[in-house]
Amino acid sequence: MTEAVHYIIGASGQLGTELALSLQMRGERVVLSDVRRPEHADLQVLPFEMLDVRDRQALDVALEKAGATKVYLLAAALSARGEGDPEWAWDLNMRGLLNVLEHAAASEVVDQIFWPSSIAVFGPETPAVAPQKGERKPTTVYGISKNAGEQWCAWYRAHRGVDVRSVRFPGLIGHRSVPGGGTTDYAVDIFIEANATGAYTCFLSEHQRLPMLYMDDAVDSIHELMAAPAADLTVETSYNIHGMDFTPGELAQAIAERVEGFTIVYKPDFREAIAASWPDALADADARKDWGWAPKVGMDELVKIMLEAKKMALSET
Ligand code: AKB
Repeated sequence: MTEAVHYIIGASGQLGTELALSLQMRGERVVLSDVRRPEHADLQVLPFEMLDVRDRQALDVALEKAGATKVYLLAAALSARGEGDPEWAWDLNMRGLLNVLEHAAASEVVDQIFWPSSIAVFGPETPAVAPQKGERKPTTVYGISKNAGEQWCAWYRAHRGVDVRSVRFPGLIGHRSVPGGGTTDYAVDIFIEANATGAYTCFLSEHQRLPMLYMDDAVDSIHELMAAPAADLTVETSYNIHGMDFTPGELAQAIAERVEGFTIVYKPDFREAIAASWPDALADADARKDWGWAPKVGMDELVKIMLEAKKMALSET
């Protein structure tokens, strides 16, 4: 068996940085690519390539040169930024995915793809606790692209034999990298501001509940799903996974219990409507049954971890 070569597209982003660090810790061979260099100091020693995933020819050359066997496509336009530039968001999210799937279908070297879907595939008609097969009528450009992406993955799996695996991520909260352009970003920004200034202005309303996941659990979900025997996977689109759910008010309260004098004000903007269209939580029994999904970190533990990690820069908005 040849040694696995893990190729991360979008390696300088919030999830890409953390996945790269985790694979590096595991002693795996990793190649990074993005349209900007990774910032994390530990990643500077890894091979890096400037790559725009929309460029099919450049992608083919890069994956072949690296001898990539496992490709993680994490480059994407997220929900908030996508609403401002729909064509760009659709093009990046769809062209990128189709390029990777086409490459994998033709390649004898690539044996697995990971592509993240999102809670954004659901819409206002989905029940508050989204079932695995819940109605998917997304109302954002990002959600529409993730929804179409799920079906494309299912098609390439069924018709071209591509082993592509996927979960629906909720908001991801970690302290080694910052998010940018998402609706759930407040749940990272709030910790940065709590540590830096003791005050936060929230762009969602106090009672807007959303599902969230601690970053280490998110990265573990990728490793676990990629390692699962294909025969055990019964979901043909993307797996629901759930870690915790809370409102900005509940999170602020938990922070205030640990940061003396912490204050929050609520100034909901256009992201409030996006958040309101998403479910509060996800029913994840299939992921638990098929590949042993079991998150380790709940809200209390998350707040402790995030407040202890003080060295964070502000995320882009
Ligand atoms: C976003 O807020 O757009 C993303 C997501 C929920 O997929 N974090």
